[in-house]
Amino acid sequence: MAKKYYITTPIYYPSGNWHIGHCYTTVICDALARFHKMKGEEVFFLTGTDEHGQKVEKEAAKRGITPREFIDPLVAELKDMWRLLGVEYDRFLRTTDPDHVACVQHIYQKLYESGDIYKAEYTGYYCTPCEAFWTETQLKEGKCPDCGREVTLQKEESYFFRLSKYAPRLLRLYEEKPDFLRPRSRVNEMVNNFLKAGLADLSVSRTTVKWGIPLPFDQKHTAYVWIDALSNYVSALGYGTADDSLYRKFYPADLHMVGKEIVRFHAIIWPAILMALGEPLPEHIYGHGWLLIGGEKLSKSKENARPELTDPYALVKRYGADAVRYYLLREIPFGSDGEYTTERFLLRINADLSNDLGNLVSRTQAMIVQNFGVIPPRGKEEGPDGALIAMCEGLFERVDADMGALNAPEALAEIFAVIDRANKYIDETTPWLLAKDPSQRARLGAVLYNLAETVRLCCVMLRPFLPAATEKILKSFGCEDSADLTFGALKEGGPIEKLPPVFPRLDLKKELAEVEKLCAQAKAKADAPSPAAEKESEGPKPPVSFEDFRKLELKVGEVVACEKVKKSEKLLHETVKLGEELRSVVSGIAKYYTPEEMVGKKVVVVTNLKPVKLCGVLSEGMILCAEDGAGNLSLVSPERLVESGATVR
Ligand code: ME8
Repeated sequence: MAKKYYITTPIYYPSGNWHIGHCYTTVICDALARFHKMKGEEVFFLTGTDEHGQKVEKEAAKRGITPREFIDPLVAELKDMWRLLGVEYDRFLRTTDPDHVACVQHIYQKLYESGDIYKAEYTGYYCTPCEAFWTETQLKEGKCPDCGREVTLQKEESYFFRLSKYAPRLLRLYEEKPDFLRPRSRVNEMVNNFLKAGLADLSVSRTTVKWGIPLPFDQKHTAYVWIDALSNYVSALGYGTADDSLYRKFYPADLHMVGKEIVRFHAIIWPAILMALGEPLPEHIYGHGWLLIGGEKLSKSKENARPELTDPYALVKRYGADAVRYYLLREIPFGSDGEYTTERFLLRINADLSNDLGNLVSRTQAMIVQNFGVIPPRGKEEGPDGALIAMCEGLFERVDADMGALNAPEALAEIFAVIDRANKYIDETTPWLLAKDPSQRARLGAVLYNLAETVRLCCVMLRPFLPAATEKILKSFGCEDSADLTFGALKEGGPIEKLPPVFPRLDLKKELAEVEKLCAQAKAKADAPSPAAEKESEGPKPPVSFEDFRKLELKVGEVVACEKVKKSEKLLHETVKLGEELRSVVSGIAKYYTPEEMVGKKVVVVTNLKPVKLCGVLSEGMILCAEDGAGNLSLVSPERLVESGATVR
């Protein structure tokens, strides 16, 4: 039977504000999964979303929608991001999926029956506005760490998991299998900071959180979000259900890849749960480092996320998925943190993809097309051929060893060392001079064959990392299906085509300016006031100067087309005519006007707001409405007939 490989990413909070750091874990896992598939292994690659809990419940409530209405578009956005980045997972699990819910209930029931879950009282500091319990150490100066308000000491009935019972077994695990968790520094942290200090039993249910999985033996309680989320690693394969064939085939996982801040959950709590269930532990857990900005973790909840620089959609759109993948896989030393800068990102594209790989491909193709029209015969080996061929022949073993050590940057460095060698080989063999001498035709053919074969081999090896570019390049050498790793497998006489540059060279200065501008959309989206903030800003506002008022550009527009925004109950998408210009505008008025009613209406539009995307649709302005005390909206229109495009002042 073919070897199998089961790899997982953590499951993501559907928070929206995705930044390039979020793509890190999943792009690495995708490259690993593709690499193992390339080796002929049967791979199961799992990712998904972690959808329950108080945060989601509160965010949805703030917007006056259900948690499901809040989450669904965000999940669709995340899936879209993986599609754009070429992430090929085998299952995208949502913790709201019915099979996952059933599995979590099965796990709780089993642990309850075995006595590993018991009922007790949870004592904590309760923050009423946040509906959250905190421990004494979590408080900030005795107040709620989230909102800074007063807390009261309260007691809540809760079920507990006997985590303390498993501390000795966990300590033994780290003694006997130190590579269970990598890198090594994380083991020291787990053992010294947590296990040796002793483990307290863990509160694993809540009565205050409604948006969660009800416990099968006590419906008043919902499952603690972390136990719910961690269970995805087995629920995705059908654990505890009538059809657990995938579980039996792929479990235990070869690798759980997670960010370092969530190692404790994966390396202590999850193994203890598995021990209690009598199930095997994953082979390895890897706690990778972070992408930093200004030395701090790039984070969705912090200012430093700088959406104008780190929005993965904008970067993929401008530079292609492979450039983003390459940066993530090559630039950050694996296991450590790495500083993200747009300059480093652009330099990587230029230096490695555009110069080294791009030049090798275009010079090789140009010379073959010009001199032979097809792949030339291999000919005799002479001069520097041996050194180049030897490097190509050992390449797979070197890359395999690096990927075995989960070291994608080193694997890529190996491949690019061969590309570099091939570029030097061109300088050494001077094919442009050979082309001028008819007596050197056979030698010219041999040199160009060696180059084409090096490109083919490198691209086969690069497939897991740069799937889109390598497909194009391999196709242009007539070998898109090629997987042969022996030097010389390229067919003489085969077709060849000259491609336009796969990674066009970038003008750094221009690009830096462009990235800022392009990603402004993302920034505008992040800056757009939430409905809650809008509510908070109700009431009398401080006076503004006439100068400030004049910064707004208001015009009369005519709605010439209108439709509902898919995936939203609130939004309409209008095409608004402003004089000669047509604009795409999204408005939250679907409850008050039908698309048919909107067409033909004269409206007042704020035309110089920064564009934003709402539910994936571009909005380049805002239609003004009046709101009554009950929140009903009515369009603001000019009282007499006015041409569209007229200024409002
Ligand atoms: O942690 N650099 O979800 P999440 C590198 N739902 N990786 C980063 C990063 C950065 N700047 N920022 C985030 C969760 N990540 C839980 C997991 S699993 C049972 C439950 C990584 O959306 C982060 O380390 O906050 C984590 O691996 C992933 O993005 C999802 O983070």
